[in-house]
Amino acid sequence: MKILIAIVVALWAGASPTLAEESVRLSDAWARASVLASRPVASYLTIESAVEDRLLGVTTPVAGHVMIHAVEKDGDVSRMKHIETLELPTGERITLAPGGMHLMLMGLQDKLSEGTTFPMTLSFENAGEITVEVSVLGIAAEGPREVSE
Ligand SMILES: [Cu+2]
Repeated sequence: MKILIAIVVALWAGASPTLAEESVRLSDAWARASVLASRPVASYLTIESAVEDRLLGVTTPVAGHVMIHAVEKDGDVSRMKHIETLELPTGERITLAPGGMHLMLMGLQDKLSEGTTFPMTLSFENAGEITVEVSVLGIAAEGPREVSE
């Protein structure tokens, strides 16, 4: 009986990363270089899920804490609003970009330097954990596209 359980667990563990890669696609992960390590840094990416899913949390070794932030406009004033989870409707492409939704890296271990990358792990309700490499662009960068041009 113990052997059977071990086999089932091994199969399940082996199967889940494949499932994750199929259902959620992460692309264009980037962040702006930071001037001071004491300031939080916003990071951006595009998320697309083939099935209805939900982003539950984000971690990275370079920061103590990562929050999902949306931006609310109140007249001329933009305010960041912390959201607990991010809903991912089937097949919808969600782009986190400057001026809108972003991942806020709080408590940085060190400054983020242009030209470097760091890993960031996103936890999804269905797809599980997926790690992406985030490219650190210039302090005034607006997105990953302008770099390749
Ligand atoms: Cu923020």
